[in-house]
Amino acid sequence: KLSDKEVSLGFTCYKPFVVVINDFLSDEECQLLIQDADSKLKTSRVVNPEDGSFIEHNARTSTSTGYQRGQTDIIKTVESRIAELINWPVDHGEGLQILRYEDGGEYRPHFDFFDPIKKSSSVVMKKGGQRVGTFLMYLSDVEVGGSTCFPEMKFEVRPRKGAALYFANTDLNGDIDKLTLHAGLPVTSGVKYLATKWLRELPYI
Ligand code: PD2
Ligand code: ZN
Repeated sequence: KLSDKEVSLGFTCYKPFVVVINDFLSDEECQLLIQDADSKLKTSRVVNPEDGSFIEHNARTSTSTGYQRGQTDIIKTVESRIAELINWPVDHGEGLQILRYEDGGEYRPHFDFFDPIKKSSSVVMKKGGQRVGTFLMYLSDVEVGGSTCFPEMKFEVRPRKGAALYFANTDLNGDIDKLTLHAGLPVTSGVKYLATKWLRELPYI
């Protein structure tokens, strides 16, 4: 029971650490986030492994928009709820991203951590260090497809409006964990809205 909402924990795995949280957001909160994002959505980009710049790529076919931390009241509420649940300071979080997938839109298998051996990593890790955790919030139910899938662990999470999925990208020693490979499967019918919050090892300021 969090200070402003009662949530319930679903599926949990310890190595790597993955947990599904039911009823993390109310229907109304999902609606508010979608409403604000809808007019701002643009084609999503990924980090260019060559130089750390952001580029469009067919591995990530969605539209998305990013926010500053604390940009709106609803975002403040969501950010403090995440911080309370996983016991990680608000200032260690990147700004919230909202994504919309439809018509086969997907996010192909990838890691959320920055691979220390890649050139681009030192650029993006200057601020905030490693992306130690990923907190995903499903803002809509999806008719067909759109699950978040972990191919190495052979399980997937079906999007359910208001549910959240948290996983640690590094293990207890702080080393990157390649079992966290994950994908957003193609949305074959309906629309998937997702809010993503990446959590850093250090303050992200
Ligand atoms: O949309 C998803 O399910 C998804 C899958 C994998 C989102 C992300 N990664 C991400 O935002 O990092
Ligand atoms: Zn991801």
